[in-house]
Amino acid sequence: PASGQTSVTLLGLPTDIGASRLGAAMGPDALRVAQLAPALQKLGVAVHDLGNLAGPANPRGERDAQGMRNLSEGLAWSRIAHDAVWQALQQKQLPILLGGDHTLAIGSISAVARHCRASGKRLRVLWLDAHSDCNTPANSPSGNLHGMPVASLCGLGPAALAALSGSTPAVPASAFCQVGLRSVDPSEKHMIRELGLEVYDMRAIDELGMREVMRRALAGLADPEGTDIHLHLSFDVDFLDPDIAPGTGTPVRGGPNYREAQLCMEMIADTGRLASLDIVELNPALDLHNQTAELVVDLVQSLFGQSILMRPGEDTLIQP
Ligand code: HAR
Ligand code: MN
Ligand code: MN
Ligand code: MN
Repeated sequence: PASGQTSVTLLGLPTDIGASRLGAAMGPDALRVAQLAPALQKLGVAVHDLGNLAGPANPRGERDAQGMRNLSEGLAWSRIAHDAVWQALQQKQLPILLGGDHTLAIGSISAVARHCRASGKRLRVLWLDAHSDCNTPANSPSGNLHGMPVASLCGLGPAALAALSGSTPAVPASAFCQVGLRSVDPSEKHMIRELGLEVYDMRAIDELGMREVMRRALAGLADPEGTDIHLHLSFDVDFLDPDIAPGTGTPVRGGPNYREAQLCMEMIADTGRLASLDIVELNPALDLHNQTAELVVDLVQSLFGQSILMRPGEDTLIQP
């Protein structure tokens, strides 16, 4: 599990430029209202909250000639995310990006990739989502940038977005592992094969169980040879079943239930390799009494080592 000396930086990126529905811009504040920082502090994690960073408003534009909505604003927000995450990593902090829509992962993961290149680490990106987010501008059904971050990070789509980390592709497709998929466009099915993405859709979770899916997804991470691995988690809140997490813009039924989601987070914590995190697509305008934000905070506690019972020989992370 994450050690007691873990020091995280919270970065609020209040934008919904990549989505059709408004409201994800309120995500960072909903997580603060749900007591994210105190929940982490309870586990012995030091928390620095940099507040919400400023960026362009949502012009609610139409698709451009290349097929994208709000590209210049998406690029601006991705740069802001990149710079903030890069700076936190330079300061040996574990950055937690509070979105905001999933476009922001272009910025955060570009920065993490750059950090890994600079420090000789191997990057593993675990992508928890109902969606594959590997559309290109040409084949996207919506033009929404939040459906394009994986393709963009793999070097497809507009050069300006793809090149944010200073290298194109920012991340090899083989670094990604996606879990929880259940809404995949025909063009994305093709792309998953083309890129050779490692994916575990909901049927895989049904057939293998969350434990086996996560065992495969995290294979090698906890080994002694895995000490040079930087694990980035990109957590799209719509990964969760909408029955427990209604506060998101593109809910899809048939997602992981409460215990499946907790087990997923607990198993990530057990690797001890989590080094950066995105929490995206939380939309408080669609939520009921902030329950989705509260659930996310609960799950993040598991991600940072909270367990139901301490394992034998394990130091307690909960401060007396
Ligand atoms: N695949 C669809 C599109 O490209 C829907 C994407 C919805 N995206 C998210 N991100 N919420 O995972 O428009
Ligand atoms: Mn590092
Ligand atoms: Mn997503
Ligand atoms: Mn999604």
